[in-house]
Amino acid sequence: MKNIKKSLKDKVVYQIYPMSFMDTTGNGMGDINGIIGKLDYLEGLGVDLLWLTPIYNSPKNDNGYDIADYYQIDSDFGTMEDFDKLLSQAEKKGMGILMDIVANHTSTEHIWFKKALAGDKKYQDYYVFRDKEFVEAHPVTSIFGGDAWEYIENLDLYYLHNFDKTQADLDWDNDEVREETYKMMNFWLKKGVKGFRFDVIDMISKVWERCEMSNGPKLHEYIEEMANATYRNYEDTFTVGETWSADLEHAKKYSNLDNTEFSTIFTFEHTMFGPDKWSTSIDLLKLKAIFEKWQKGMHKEGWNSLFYNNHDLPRAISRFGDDREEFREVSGKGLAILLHLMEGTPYIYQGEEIGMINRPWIREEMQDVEAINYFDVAVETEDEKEVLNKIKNISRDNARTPIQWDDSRNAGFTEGKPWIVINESYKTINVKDALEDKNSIFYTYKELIKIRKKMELVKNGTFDLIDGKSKEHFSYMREYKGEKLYVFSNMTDKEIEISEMKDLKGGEVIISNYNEVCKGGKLRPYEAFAVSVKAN
Ligand code: TEU
Repeated sequence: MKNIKKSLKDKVVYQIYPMSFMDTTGNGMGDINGIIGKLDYLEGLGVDLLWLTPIYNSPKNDNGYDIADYYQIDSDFGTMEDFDKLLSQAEKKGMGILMDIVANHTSTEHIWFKKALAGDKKYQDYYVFRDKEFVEAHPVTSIFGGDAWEYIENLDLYYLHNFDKTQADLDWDNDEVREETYKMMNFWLKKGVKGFRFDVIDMISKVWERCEMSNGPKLHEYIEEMANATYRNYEDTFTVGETWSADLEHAKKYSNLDNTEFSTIFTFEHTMFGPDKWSTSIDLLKLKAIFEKWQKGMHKEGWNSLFYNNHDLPRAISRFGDDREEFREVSGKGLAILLHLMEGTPYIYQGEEIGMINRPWIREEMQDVEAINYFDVAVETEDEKEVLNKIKNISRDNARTPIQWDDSRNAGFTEGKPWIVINESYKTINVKDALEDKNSIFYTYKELIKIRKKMELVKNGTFDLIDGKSKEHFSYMREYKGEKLYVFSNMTDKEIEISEMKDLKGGEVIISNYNEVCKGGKLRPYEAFAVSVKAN
């Protein structure tokens, strides 16, 4: 029996990357007061939950995913008073805050790690310190490149870091580490946060026999324990686990919206198409098959997350659509229609709602530790132009340029010098213009959120691809209590024909990305629309 909390099924999450949201102090970095100042904007869009990527005290070598103190707000973002104000003002507008829990690792600036380095055995056991023999028998490569073991000479030990060397992995097999984590989560729950996004949560249990860094034997046991110790004791919390390695079986265990174990999880199969993350081309047939697999696979048990991009992924239009000026708007709206009418919880990554796009990068402008590491190694053996092209298409910095609020200096983001370049497109792509133009991408998102809230079918319907073999369009049909919803989406820049469209007599077009829906079985470039056919 599917036991889904109804109240969570129509929620839409908006992801805020605070560093790049809105600066009110002139230090070039976004802050909590900047978010407070834009709550009306977010309320206008209609989102329910605001997921903030980490705002805790951090040296920010990985932009906050390297936490030095889980109980403090980083001074670049403001104070705890600012945070409390954000919580209460958001709540007044009917929006909840989700905190990002990074519990697989801490910054090497964390007091625990400093004590460990100073020789304190208790804190060495918080992390994964191992001797030479163990390390030689267990080679691990860091996700950000290079060896994941770092040698500490005066201890004659190595510590594990699956990410940057300033992000030391915690040892979840140590009871005290888990207790500390739950204590910290309860601190934020008591303040009134509505839930959490869990960073790389599938990595908390490792399989040492095979040197696998995720999906270890204790994974689900620890999550159960965590849920019982924390968010299960609160009403209507929303939780999402980031799980790069989850297959359908794991996914069903993780997510049910009934709070066993998470409300939902992030899986990434639809964002990975090549041998490594830097591969660029998208295979539409594969993309459709992946969505079909997850939509069907999670329909009875489980609950999907619906997203194209986040702070680790390139901009949706540039990756899945067409960011050339003549197609950008229609393609952005088309992508939104395609995704938001599926089953699951949709996420809008800041700036997506106005159709922000990627940009070309040069080495001096890059901020992301992953991109920099990659670039420096890749240029040794590959053509620099090729490497820069991959960075333009895939680098995480693409998502991290500030929101373009208007066409004034620095796109209205800061009075100071922005911590990362502003995307040059701000003169034509910005919130001010988007709000003034009733035909903009923003209003398509707003409308889709409204549709989700009022149509039971969107929350509960079955999912079937239409013409799964077509390499030109991505279309599907959903059905609930006899009602049908057809969603058609041309994924090319050409006019195409679709025979299935001819049988939609009596249907009502509920949303479209062209002002007038075309007739006669033809779809214009990137045309997308949805038709509802009521039960007789
Ligand atoms: O991401 C997990 C993660 O594995 C990504 O770093 C991903 O592998 C990478 O972007 C793909 O190349 C989470 C956070 O979302 C990310 O921002 C952090 O850097 C990472 O964890 C470490 O905390």
